[in-house]
Amino acid sequence: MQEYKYDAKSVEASVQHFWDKTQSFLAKEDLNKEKFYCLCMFPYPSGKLHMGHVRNYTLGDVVSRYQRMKGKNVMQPMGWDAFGLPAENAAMKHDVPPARWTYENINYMRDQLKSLGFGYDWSREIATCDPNYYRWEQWLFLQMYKKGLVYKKNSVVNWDPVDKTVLANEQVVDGRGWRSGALVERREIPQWFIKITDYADELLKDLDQLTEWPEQVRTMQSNWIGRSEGVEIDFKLAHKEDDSSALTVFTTRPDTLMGVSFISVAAGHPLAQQAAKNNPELANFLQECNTASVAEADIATMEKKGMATGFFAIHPISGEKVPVWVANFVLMGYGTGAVMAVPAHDQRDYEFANKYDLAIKQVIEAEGDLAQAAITEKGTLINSQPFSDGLNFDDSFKAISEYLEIHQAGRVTVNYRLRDWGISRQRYWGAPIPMINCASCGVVPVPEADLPVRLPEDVIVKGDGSPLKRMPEFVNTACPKCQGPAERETDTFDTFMESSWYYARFASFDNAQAMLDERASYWAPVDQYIGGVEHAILHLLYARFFHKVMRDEGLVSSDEPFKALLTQGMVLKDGAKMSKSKGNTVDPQELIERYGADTVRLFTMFAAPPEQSLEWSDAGVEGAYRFIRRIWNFAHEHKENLVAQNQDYSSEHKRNYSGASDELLELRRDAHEVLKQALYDFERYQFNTVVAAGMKLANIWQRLPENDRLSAEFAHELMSMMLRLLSPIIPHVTQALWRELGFGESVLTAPWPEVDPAALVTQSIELIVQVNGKLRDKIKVATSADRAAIEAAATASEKVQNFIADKTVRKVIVVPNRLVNIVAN
Ligand code: ANZ
Ligand code: ZN
Repeated sequence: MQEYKYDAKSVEASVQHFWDKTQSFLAKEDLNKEKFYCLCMFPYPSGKLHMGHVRNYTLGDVVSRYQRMKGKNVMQPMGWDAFGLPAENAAMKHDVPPARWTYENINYMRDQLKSLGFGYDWSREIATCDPNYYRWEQWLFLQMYKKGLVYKKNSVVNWDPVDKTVLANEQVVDGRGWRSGALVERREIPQWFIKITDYADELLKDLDQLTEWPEQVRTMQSNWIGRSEGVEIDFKLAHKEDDSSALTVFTTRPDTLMGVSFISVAAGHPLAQQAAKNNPELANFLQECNTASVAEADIATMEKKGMATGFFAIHPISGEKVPVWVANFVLMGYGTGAVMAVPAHDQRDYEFANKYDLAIKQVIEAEGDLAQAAITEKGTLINSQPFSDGLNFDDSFKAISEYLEIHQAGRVTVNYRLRDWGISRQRYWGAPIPMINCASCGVVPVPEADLPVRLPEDVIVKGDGSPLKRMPEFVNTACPKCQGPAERETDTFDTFMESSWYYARFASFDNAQAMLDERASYWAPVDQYIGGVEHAILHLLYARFFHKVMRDEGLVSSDEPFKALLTQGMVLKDGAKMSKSKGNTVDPQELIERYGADTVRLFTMFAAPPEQSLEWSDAGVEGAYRFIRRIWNFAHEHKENLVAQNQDYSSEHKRNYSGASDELLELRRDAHEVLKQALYDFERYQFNTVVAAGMKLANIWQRLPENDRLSAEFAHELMSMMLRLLSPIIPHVTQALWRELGFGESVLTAPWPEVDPAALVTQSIELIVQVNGKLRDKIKVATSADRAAIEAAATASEKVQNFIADKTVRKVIVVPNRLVNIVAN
């Protein structure tokens, strides 16, 4: 085969120029067409793209181009998650303001994305550090404040006593400040919270709507929200029985109430604090608990420890006195921070009771051996007078909680694991929280007319606290209420705030008067969202929450922001995740320069199905490049044939295969079979097998019979099929060839290929021919052949004649589609 010069660089540059010039990806609202909003999680502008980005964004681009060719009105935007800590770190290292560093990275990475040929509507580009963006976030925060969804409360931070600054979790290394090396302290400071818990029930319930999300992600969300139905039970305190104040516990197992032998409270519980006042030993213990991790995994494995407070509580039913202990595994932030301990049926309480010699009283009969471990399975009630023996879990839950409600000692409640969202960050490079502190009026929100509260950008970051605090021109302001001197909040928003609504702003990107407008209702929800599974919990939960808040503000009309979710697998090299820290990265830029964007795109789509991890292979990249060159060669060879044969393939040309050879018709059938499967795979987003189908089509191409009018006809059909099918994946080379072969101006606007049902019809079938039951030959007959024609063909066979020539044919049996048996003697 002849080699034609394939210069990826110039092909790609000219095709990209064509898309630019014709504004191919400009999205417009059009009520006459079905819309399709495709979005990939936007990148943090860290400096340059990595292979994970390339995979993510190629997937999004393939989906977008596919949906567009299927006739949808597609929007695919791109932007930058531009605030965050790395900019401050880099700024310190290189002595440049974070803003400059960020914008320079954006410029570089934008060029990289363009060189990959992604069909973005760049007119909608958003950088979240742009005041035109974050002003609306500040605005929404003020609306939430007005609605009572925002409050301030003391919360713990990591404090570096040497640098005198708050550290982010990732800046604490082995308990020490990353720069100073000083032992980090826990400090309580006032911070802002958003009441995401007000939406906990809806966030849980609406997971049911998300049928096009991976099951695993929905489960993770559901566990994170962690809804528990239980009972709050009030225990009076023995030392102030007269008093109405009670020690309230939360339990999901009220059926075990009669087995309570002590109460454990968190170190932060007021009762523990009170007891510690004249008990230095206890005070020490509380201090120790305070510095321990509150991560669930750590709590599950750490040694259970506790100390008696000296207080007693009164059992609300038996009236028995039970001791109150402090236990290191009880969390202040969950339920009421106090637990009724039932050692017989809770493993932690069991270990605790054994260690400190507390009573263990069995009240549930179920599988298990109390000598070994707690019996934690639900079972039937025993030893629980006044409640009857034999009640099952549901019935005893009901009987006991009703008894408590009647006696005003408890109530059924729902608890969530989900906490309110602390959004204050003591960092510079983020959106300022639009609040003002006035000595006489207290906290005063910034008036909407004064938005945005701009973040000063020309600063030098030194790492010893936010530079905002040292900028009187930022901090000092007038109180909007009393006009007296006041100070601005210097904390900034958690950067999850920006990524919680960018998808909606892409619809109303240029609105200077409002956060969103009716265009957001046109485009939202995102039809296909694509990104890493590492965002399966927080980002998606916060965005779902914001969407509901925006809906309640009348800004969007749907309940959920992302209709379908695809979480792409990791990119691995030698079995390990490709990452800077492992030093096993492959720079996409080098590959683009060497092979072109189409090769990189083809390899990433071919190497694995989207959800699975992709193992890097240099040979695979080479193979992708060779395949593109093959198509390139075929196409040019074909072009020469067309010219030589003087054939007309204008768009009016009608295909006609009458008189075609069996061989040609069979090839055509194969091609349409392959196409049929490929179209199905495209719809399921199994792009790896679509590429494989492209390769099969190329193999069919190589089996094309000698050049005649009809085989050239089929060659043209096959080429057109191949180019269109592969165009979402390798858009540059297919566009260039589409045009060069005269198929049309732009493959983007070409109709999506369709299977020709006539091509699939089997033209001829093979039949076995037997003589007296013995296989003698195989013959081919037309599918349409009737009995007489089949008999004639069978007896005409030379091999068959050898056996019947000297005999008399008595009978011919025809089993349709299978065999012919000639009985002769
Ligand atoms: C008595 C009991 C008996 C419990 C029993 C369990 C088994 P979920 O499902 O996660 O909501 N609990 C309540 N508040 C707690 C806190 N702040 N820190 C640690 N543990 C706490 O778990 C609810 C159960 O976890 C509650 O039910 C309580 O222990 C404990 F056989 O109460 B249970
Ligand atoms: Zn004031």
